[in-house]
Amino acid sequence: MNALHFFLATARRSNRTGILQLLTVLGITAGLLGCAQKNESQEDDNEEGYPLIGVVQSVDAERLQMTVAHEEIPGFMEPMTMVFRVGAGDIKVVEPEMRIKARLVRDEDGGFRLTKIWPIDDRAAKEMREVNKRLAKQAEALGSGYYLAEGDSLPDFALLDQFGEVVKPEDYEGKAFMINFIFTRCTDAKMCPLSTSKMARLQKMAQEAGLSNLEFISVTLDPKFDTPGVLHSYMEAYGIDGQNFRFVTGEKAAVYQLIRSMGVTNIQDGEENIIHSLATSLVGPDRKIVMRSTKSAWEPEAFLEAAKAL
Ligand SMILES: [Cu+2]
Repeated sequence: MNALHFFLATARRSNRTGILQLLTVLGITAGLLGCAQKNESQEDDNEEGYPLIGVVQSVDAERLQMTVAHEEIPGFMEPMTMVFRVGAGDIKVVEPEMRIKARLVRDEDGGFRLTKIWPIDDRAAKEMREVNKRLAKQAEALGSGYYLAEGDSLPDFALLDQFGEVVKPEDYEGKAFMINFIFTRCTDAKMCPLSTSKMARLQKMAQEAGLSNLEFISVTLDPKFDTPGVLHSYMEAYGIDGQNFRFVTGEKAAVYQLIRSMGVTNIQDGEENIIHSLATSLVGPDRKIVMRSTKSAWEPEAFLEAAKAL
């Protein structure tokens, strides 16, 4: 953990305080943020393999492969139906007739593999865009450098979970939920891995306490890498029951607006790492933030008590 990581992780802000102020204190200039944004717009340029769009014909979960009728891949392949290898997480997300976007890569033995798989559902995408327009407005209204504190209402958002399903706060009507921010490649044991372990522990504790009204959402800080399939694998690696625990990802702009609104900083540090802060919040059935911790050492017990009191 470098100094910045540590500072961001331990910084406590109970009221609406500027993240930008924090960054200025740390000597991080607007130039650095601008640089990160520039990379976002170049999304697919440096990616491995070829872009593929197609429709899943059949799925063989046991052999981790699926048959896809794909469109032309310019300069590489005519439209055709063929079998591709798929990762263990992705195989749980895909289903026959699903339209997908993916990267086609070659394995070392020459086999064809699909990675970075995203479901394409035009109707769902349109709905998500509408909801996320409201998120953009709400994020903008919050003002640059400000974020939501206890007592504030969670913004609207629509993201995709580890099953490829749309998740929106309005689906949680009448329920409370925990929301935090992680990324699957995080190697800092005290940050995301610890956060996820604690969320999992809280999920178990709530179940044991008979608290059926508490749900869980973990938003990725790394939407480019964390596809629904990658998040599915992550969930399984932690032995988490996905029934009331959604790991969500989506369009980068929307994910980033939600991250900023909730007072979390994520700065791309090279290809695979993200320097980030933490925020774990309990949101009540009225969608107001009841309790919020920016510490790595947040206590599941305290959140359980607060959830019970709702
Ligand atoms: Cu992390």
